[in-house]
Amino acid sequence: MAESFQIRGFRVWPGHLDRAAQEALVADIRAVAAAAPFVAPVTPGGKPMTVRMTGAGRLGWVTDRHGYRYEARHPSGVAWPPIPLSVLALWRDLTGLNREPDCCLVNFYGPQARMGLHQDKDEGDFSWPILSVSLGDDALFRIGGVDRAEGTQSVWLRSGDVVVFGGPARLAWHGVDRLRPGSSTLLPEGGRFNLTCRVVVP
Ligand SMILES: O=C(O)CCC(=O)C(=O)O
Ligand SMILES: [Mn+2]
Repeated sequence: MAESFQIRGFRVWPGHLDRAAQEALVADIRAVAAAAPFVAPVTPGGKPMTVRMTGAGRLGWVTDRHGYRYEARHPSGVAWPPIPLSVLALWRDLTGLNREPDCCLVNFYGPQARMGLHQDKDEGDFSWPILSVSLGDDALFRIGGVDRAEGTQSVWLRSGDVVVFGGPARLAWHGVDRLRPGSSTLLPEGGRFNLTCRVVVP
């Protein structure tokens, strides 16, 4: 397996996916989005998010005026499509776990999109890691500690990079400050997909 490094308890595999694997994942994401279209989410406070979201798996993460939560159905009422086998294989390879994730959240970042610092804490069990895949334009990923007051460090995530954060880093603050538009040729429309696989149900 290719080299990895750790930053603040986040393990990063730079360039883990070659171009063919990235293209296959993008095709899988487009199939997910054909069944469960991207939505423009709003925070519980009513603020529009800049990313577009959809998901796969038995549960999907959603946000609207009613709060942040997991739902068994896409906002349109359809069931979430299954998590692509390619994504499940990546999860097994890099986490070594037999337990499958319940959710694969799919984020799309246009050139101006970002994601503010946050913790992933809507899951029912924080003992499982989260796996994150970057596809498309480079993203400046900011990592803090479990305590929001701790300092942060940033790392550019490039297309094909995979990150796993678990253990003490599972509840670390993190976010995406900005993209480097035009840095990747993977997506003809530009921008970036990010997948995060999560175990939601204990
Ligand atoms: O886009 C990323 O790299 C991170 C996404 C993220 O933190 C999330 O969806 O909760
Ligand atoms: Mn997150």
